[in-house]
Amino acid sequence: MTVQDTVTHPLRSLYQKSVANYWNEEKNPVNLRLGEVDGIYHHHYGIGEADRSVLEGPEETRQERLTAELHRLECAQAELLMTHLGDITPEDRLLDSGSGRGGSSFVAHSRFGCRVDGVSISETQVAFANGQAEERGVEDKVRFHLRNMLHTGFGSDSFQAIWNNESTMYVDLSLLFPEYARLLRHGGRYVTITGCYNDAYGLPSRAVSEINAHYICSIHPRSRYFKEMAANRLVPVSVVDLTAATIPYWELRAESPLATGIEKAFLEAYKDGSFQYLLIAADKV
Ligand code: SAH
Ligand code: GPP
Ligand code: MG
Repeated sequence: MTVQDTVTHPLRSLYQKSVANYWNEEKNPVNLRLGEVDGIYHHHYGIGEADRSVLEGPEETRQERLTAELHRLECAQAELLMTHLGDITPEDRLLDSGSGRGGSSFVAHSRFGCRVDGVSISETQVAFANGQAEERGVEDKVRFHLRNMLHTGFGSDSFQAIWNNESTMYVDLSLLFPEYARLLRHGGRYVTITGCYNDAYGLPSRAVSEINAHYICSIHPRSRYFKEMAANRLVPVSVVDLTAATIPYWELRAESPLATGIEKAFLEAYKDGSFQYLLIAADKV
């Protein structure tokens, strides 16, 4: 790809190219084995009380039970996000911004029966997610596109709701929220679940910096979300601190053979107060 191509290509910088490359190559068993549980593939973390009894019991089925429990917690996270989208009718259209393998889009379609578009800068993810849509027989309603969330190309006022499930840390929020202010209808809803660093702690801790390096992302401070929303006609309606609710997921994951090595950094960052797992919902006014 030349610099010239970046003008029309969904990847407009070498940084975005490196992120796309990460997701094009990504095949972590912690994501694939969990997805195989019921065919819903998530690239986000879990919330809620963990059933730690899966660590006991017959050895032959232990790994399977542990995997299913981690998947259940990740599904609970997606369900929580959906409950914050407001009243969605089958006639509405939703945008899954940074859609991964499509998990949250399928959860939304099952719940609301409406049209869902997902965008990702990873072509393998887009192809995988469109394959899933066909397998599930919902390809007329759920579609994935190789597009950049900063310049989606979708029409103005075309979405009732937009969400980012763990994908805002790959973009500059001062570029992202103007695009959402354009795409959302008046009174439409924006929801993000994200990890952010805690302004009251200071600047990013070592553990937060490790997480950034691990995923090639740039975790924003909590304050930046509210600043950029306020600047772009997005008025917060709910803010939920999910930090305590996600710790059991990370503790269980740390004990799983599927652990990737980043578990310690998440637990340290959440426990020392430098990092927070947040849901923010806002109305477009
Ligand atoms: N929301 C999904 C996936 C989260 S992983 C889930 O919950 O399962 C982060 C995703 O953000 C990846 O799919 C990655 O391709 C996407 N992404 C990162 N930068 C992007 C950009 N500029 N435009 C569109 N997608 C982007
Ligand atoms: C996706 O999860 C991880 C991210 C989008 C990046 C960082 C998120 C933060 C909240 C900081 P994944 O399911 O692909 O990760 P893993 O392979 O570790 O399960
Ligand atoms: Mg994962």
